[in-house]
Order: sequence, then C-alpha cells, then structure tokens
Amino acid sequence: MGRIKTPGDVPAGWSVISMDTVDSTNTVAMELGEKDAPHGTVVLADRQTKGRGRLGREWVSPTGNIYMSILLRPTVTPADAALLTITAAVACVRALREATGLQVEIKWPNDLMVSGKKLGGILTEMKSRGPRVFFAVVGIGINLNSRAADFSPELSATATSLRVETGEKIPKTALISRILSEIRFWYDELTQGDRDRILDEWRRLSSTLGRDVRITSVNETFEGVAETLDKEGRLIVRLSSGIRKVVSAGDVAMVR
Ligand code: BTX
Repeated sequence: MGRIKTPGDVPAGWSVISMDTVDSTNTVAMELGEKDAPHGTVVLADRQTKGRGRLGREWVSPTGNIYMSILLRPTVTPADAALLTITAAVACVRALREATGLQVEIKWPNDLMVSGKKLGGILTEMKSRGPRVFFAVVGIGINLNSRAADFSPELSATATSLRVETGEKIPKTALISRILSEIRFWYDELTQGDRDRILDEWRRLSSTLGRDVRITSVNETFEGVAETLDKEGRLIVRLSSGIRKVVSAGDVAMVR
C-alpha cells in the first residue's frame, strides 16, 4: 500500500494514506471502501497514471499537484449524494481563496476555475446498498505547481495552476490540511447541520449563476440562463421560451 504519512493537520478521526504513484486515487479509495476502510480515509498521491474525470475522461496528473480522494460513509440517500460534490466544491474554493487570495470560482457542476480557466475538478463516485449509500469517494484534483509550458497544447488554452496564477510555488501540505478541514466542516454541515447554508455558499462562490450558458448533456444541447441551484444540487436553466429545465448532469459552457 505504500508509505503512510500524515500531512500536518488531519481532521480528528480521519487518516491519510500517502502514495507516490497510483493509477487513480479514486480507484484506490473505492477499493478501500469495499474492504471496510473507515469513514474519513484520505488517499493522497504524488502522481496518477490513470487519473480520471467524468464520463471516462482523462485527468492529466503529473507530479507536483494535488490528487486526493476521501472515502466517506455518509448517512444520506443516493439522491442526496450529488450534494457531496457541491459540498466539496464549496470547501475547496474557500480553502483556495484563503490560501492564495485568488478569485477561485465554481463552475457547475464540478470545476474549480480561476480567470476563466480550469484549476481543478471534483469526481464523486459511490456504491449503494439498498436505499442507502454504502460509501462514497470524493476525488479532488488541483493544479498546484504545473507551469504554463507543462500543459499539453490541448489543455494550455483551458487549464491553469496556482503557480501560473500567483507566480509562486505553492507548498502542498498546508493547502491539503486547509482543504481537509474545510471539507470536514462542510460535510458535518451537510449531514448534521444546515444544508441551505451550503447551497447559499455555493451560489455565492459560483461563476455559473446569472450567466448565459450552453448545456451539453448525454442526450441534448440547449442554451438559456443559469438561474439557480436547487436543493438537490441541480442547475435550473431558464430557456428563452420561459420554460425552466432542471439539469442534473452535463457540461456548461458560458456563451456570452
Ligand atoms: P471533468 O470530466 O469535468 O474534466 C475532464 C476534462 O478536463 C478533460 O477532458 C480535459 O479536457 C480537462 N483536463 C484534464 N486534465 C486536466 C488538468 N490537469 N487541468 C485542467 N483541465 C484538465 C473533472 O472531470 C474531475 C477531475 C477529478 C480528478 C481527481 S484527481 C483525484 C481523483 N482521482 C481521479 O482519478 N480523479 C479524481
């Protein structure tokens, strides 16, 4: 399983497994979930050989950035689990803003953006047992120390890193601790506290709302105004006809 080290401050009761190279920290955490590893197990890696995004897309994962997956055993239904991505996005953006002062924003559903470019992403996967979530894995990738020249030609127009944006090399350990402590706080809010507070915070930190957007889902593409986020974490889009569409999965592009 590789060496285990605790990066500074880990939320009480949580633990960190730190590895050099893995295929995907989400895959490792899903395997640990099947093996009854405890809630709050965090898998960290220096690099991934098969990092993945949604719909089988690749997440490019060279050394120097953050790749981590958190195993959660939430007492929520599968329908609520989309809120785990919302919760993690709020936590990451708050931590990144505090650590760097950059205007990091959330693009629905799972992108962490700065200056209109992709800084990071979140991939939540889960396993259900009957009506409950048996376990969920929240995977987070953040481009920390990649330089502009490190990005492939395909990614260079759309991707950025904290180093590119700040001009400084960013220490990893302190940032990971900060993200984990925000995740713990907002996760407790989700499961035991006030969900509306998470949704309001998401709305505040999002770059998507109020914008003209093009939605591309598996079945269709359409344009409208991104009006709000509903209680299940879905995007409400108002078409020019006035009809409102509820979007639970898809990609968003800003059209104006
Ligand atoms: P996504 O499907 O929203 O975004 C994937 C798309 O983002 C790719 O198709 C590509 O265009 C672009 N992309 C790929 N790599 C990068 C990168 N390093 N920076 C910016 N843009 C990129 C986003 O999925 C969810 C990503 C989660 C990644 C974490 S890392 C830890 C955990 N393990 C794992 O395998 N996935 C998660």
